[in-house]
Amino acid sequence: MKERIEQIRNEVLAFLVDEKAGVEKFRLEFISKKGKISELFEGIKSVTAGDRKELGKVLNELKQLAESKFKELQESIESKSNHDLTDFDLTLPTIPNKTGSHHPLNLTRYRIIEIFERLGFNVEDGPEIEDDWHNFTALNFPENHPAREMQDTFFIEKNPDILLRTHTSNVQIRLMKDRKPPFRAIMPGRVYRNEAISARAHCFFHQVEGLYVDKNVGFSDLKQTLYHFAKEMFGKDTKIRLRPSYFPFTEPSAEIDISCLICHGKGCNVCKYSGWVEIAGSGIVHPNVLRHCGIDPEEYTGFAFGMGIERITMLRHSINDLRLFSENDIRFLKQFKSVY
Ligand code: FA5
Ligand code: MG
Repeated sequence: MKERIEQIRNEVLAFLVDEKAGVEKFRLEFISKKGKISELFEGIKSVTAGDRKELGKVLNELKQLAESKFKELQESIESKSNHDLTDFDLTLPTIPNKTGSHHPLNLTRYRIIEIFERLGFNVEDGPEIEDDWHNFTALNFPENHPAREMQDTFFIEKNPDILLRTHTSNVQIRLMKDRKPPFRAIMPGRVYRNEAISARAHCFFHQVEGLYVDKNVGFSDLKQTLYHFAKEMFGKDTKIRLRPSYFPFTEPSAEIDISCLICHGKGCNVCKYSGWVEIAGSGIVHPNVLRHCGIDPEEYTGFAFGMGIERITMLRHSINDLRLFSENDIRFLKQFKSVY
C-alpha cells in the first residue's frame, strides 16, 4: 500500500500539461471520484486498524498535494493562453495586400466597349493569325496593293497565304460571312505591321473595329456615331475632323482626327505639331465587301471604322511615347487604376 501511494505521489509530481485538455486529464486520473486517490481511500478499508490512522494521514497529504497541483496546472494554462494573445498586437495595421493595376490599354478598351455597348453594339472576336483572303482579298485589296508587300505585313515563311493580321478588319469579314445582317458590333484586338518603331508607331498595336450594317445606314450615321464617341471618350469640348481618305474596303472613306489633348493645339510630337491626332480610319462599306460575304448591297448598306487603342490612350493620359505600353516598367504601370 505504501509503495502504491509513493508511486502515485511521483506520478502527480511528474505530471506535465501544455494544454487545457491535459488539466482535465489530471483531474480525472487523480482527483475525481473514480480517480486513483479515491481508489486508495477505498483500499484503506482492508488494512488493520492500527495502520489505518497512519495511512489516512499520508493519503490526505497526497490528496492535498494533488489538489494544489491541479490548481497550479489550471493557472499555468490560463496564463499561457493569455500570453499567446499578448504576443499579437491587435491594434497594428495589417500588412497591405499589394494589388496590381489594369494596363492602360485595357482601361481604354473597357471604356470603348462601354461607350459602344450603350449604343447597342456587341463585342466580337477574331483570329490574329489570318489567311490572305480574310485580311486582304475579301476586303477588296487589289492583287498588287502595297499593303500586301513584305515591308508591311508579317507573312509566315513556309506559307505566304498565312499572315499576322495587319488590322482588325478581318473580323468584319468573318462576322458577315458567318451570320445574317443586321450587324452592330465592335471588334477589339491586336494587330501586327512590319514598321519601324517610334514614339507614335509600333510593329504591334491594338485596334477596335466597328461595323454597322442594316437597311439605310448612311455617312451621317457614321459621323454622328464617331462624334458621340469622341465626346464620351475625351469630354464634350473635344473637336473632331474628318479628312477624305482611301481604304479599298470603304467608299467614301475618311480618317478621323481629334483635337490634340496633349498640347491643346500648341504643337507637340504626338500631333506632329498640327494640333490634330488621327485616331481612326472609317467609311461606308464597299459594295464588293458585302458581295464577298454574300450580302446584297442593294438591300443593305453600312459603315465601318478602325481605331487605334494606343493613340487614344496617349491622348487620354497625356503619354507622349507609345513604347511605354510594352516595356513593362512597373513605375509607369502602377500609376493606373487597380480597379475598374
Ligand atoms: C486601318 O487599319 C483600317 N483597317 C481602318 C479602317 C477600318 C478603315 C474600317 C475603314 C473601315 P489605319 O492603317 O489608318 O487603318 O490604322 C487605323 C488606326 O490604327 C490609326 O488611326 C492609328 O490610330 C492606329 N495605328 C496605325 N498604325 C499604327 C502603328 N504603327 N502604331 C500604333 N497605332 C497605329
Ligand atoms: Mg491611317
